[in-house]
Amino acid sequence: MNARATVIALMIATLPAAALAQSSDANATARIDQRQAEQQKRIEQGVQSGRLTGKEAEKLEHGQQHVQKMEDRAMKDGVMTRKEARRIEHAQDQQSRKIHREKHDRQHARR
Ligand SMILES: [Ca+2]
Repeated sequence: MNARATVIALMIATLPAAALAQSSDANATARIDQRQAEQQKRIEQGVQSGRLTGKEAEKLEHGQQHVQKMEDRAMKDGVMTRKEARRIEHAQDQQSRKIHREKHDRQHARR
């Protein structure tokens, strides 16, 4: 193979990888998983402190599962795109607000 053919072959070989790097978010799953764990902990703390009623905790658990399902679905093809990550993290933002709201409303568990 002459030098020019080698360069062309290299360009073709690296093209898909470059395209993938643009659209995929390699750190997204770790970031999302980390946040899931933190939000889970916040719910558990809410139950322990009595700030969350059983019903509130149950509702928030559903929210956690919803986010988890979104992540599982996004990873079905093995790639988390930036777009998929954005959607999931938006859902996590909403979930975070819900956890805060439920922990600071008037409903507390009876102790
Ligand atoms: Ca995907």
